Amino acid sequence: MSASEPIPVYTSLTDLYGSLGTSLNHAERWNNIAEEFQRQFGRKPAYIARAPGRVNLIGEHIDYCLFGVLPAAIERDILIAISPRPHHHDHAPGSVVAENMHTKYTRQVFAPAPRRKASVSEEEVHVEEWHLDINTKELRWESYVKAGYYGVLINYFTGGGNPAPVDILVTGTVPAGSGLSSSAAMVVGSTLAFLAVNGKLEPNFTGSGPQISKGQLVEMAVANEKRVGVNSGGMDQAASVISVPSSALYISFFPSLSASSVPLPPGAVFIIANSLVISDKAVTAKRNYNLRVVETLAAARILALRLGVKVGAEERVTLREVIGRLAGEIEGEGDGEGMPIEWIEETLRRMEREVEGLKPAKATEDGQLGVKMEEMIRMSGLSEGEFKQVYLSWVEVEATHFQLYKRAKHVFTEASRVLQFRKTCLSSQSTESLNPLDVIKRLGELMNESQTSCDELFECSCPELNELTKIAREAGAFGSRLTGAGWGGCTVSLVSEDNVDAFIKQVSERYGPYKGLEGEKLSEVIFATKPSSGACGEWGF
Ligand code: NG1
Ligand code: MG
Repeated sequence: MSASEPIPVYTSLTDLYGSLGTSLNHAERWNNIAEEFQRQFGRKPAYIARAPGRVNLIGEHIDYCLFGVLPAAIERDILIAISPRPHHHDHAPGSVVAENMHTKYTRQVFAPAPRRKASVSEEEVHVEEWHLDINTKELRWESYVKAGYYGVLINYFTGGGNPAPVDILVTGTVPAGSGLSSSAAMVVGSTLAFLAVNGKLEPNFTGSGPQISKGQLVEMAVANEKRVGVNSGGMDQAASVISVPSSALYISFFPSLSASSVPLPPGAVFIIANSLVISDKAVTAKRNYNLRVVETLAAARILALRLGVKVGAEERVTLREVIGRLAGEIEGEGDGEGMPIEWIEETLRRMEREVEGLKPAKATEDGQLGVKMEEMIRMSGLSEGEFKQVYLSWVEVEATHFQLYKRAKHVFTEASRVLQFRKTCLSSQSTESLNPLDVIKRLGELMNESQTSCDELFECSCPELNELTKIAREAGAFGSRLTGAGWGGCTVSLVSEDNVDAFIKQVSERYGPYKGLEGEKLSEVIFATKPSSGACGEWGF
């Protein structure tokens, strides 16, 4: 698979579900959304986009530092059915009636506003670009639809052209706010749906019409999701778009986006368990997610200064770029892989030592290893004005102390765990491999180390996630960790195939919030997953 491949289009359900390697259940959902669309809007959808959620097996909070991560798409997905509205002229250009099959999400009607700019002569008033209002203060389902749409408007309708007025219907099985990236699935699905309905994707895939590559869709979706107010890396969108069935995906972001599939050892099953703590980034990002982004960026600059790596005063370099500059690696060059993995591994080991230099001489009053704002600015070598402009003017953060040492230490050790995880999986394919049980055990250890690092150094776990991962290990998981941003949401546990049922039973009996759940309710919160394929769509009904 590669980032330059086009987005798959399926012309028959058999093809699609064949490619997903999945059950009738999915085909039923597909038919249901088509029928429901017909019922609500009185005609068939023109296109249905599918985008899966993802589980991150290892590599947490390092994608925005541009280090490689290892997620897999899951079978749970978002479907978006879309159709242009007949009698175009009776509707405002680009207006949208959006329905969701989940009754708790109500019908939304919105339209992009043209931003007109008068040119020299008064009559020559033309549309410069389209604007959509997105509420970033609250997690609203339609915000993600709008985010996808916005990217299509900006990329294809700036400076001319009218987007089609459309009806859309959304349904999904990825739980929201749980670290499985329902958000990225929504944004990817919405981007695809609006591209399709506006003639930006070729219907029959003969190779002659407009196409967009997987890499381009990832890029658009990443930019789009930022419009919802989170400064995320590109892991979720890349996983949702590029994944292939039965393997995990090693995604690297530097010097440019690239992805390769990583076979998982036979007999290994990944089980997702939801802590049922909802982490709402719209509310908390300034104290957690976005703050971490700023902490890792500040750490990168300070480390660069210590290592004698040049960073321009206005640059916001990441930790990965700093080590790239050490070796004279050039961004955007090469085949996307950049330096050989062995070099990265070795450099990461060096960085684990260098990072000790970020440790403050003494802990603060509350025993923390953080530094106050003034100290951080002093360490950066920038003036206060410069620092605030570069690191604090683009994002809202709230903190008294900044934990540069702990965050950078997590990032470097986690980045090297990802490489070890990948190597262990790949080695299980070779003839002189470890025996399969040892492979799974090693992967489990790496996952456990990741959880400890997320908890103690990156501080993105929470008591419930710690408890759930502990229960999982006691129930026989080789490894268990939070997945996604953390502070709530899901865990992922590595369990052997023959232990799946017993594992689920034990965890469900022991994790307090699962008390009283059974049947479908229970399988909503704890379930085994199979790596699934990435986003796709189907035309014509
Ligand atoms: P969640 O909150 O699970 O969607 C987030 C980021 C990722 C990555 C992980 C942590 C978004 C859209 N995604 O995932 O890019 O940084 O946290 O590894 O915010
Ligand atoms: Mg998300």
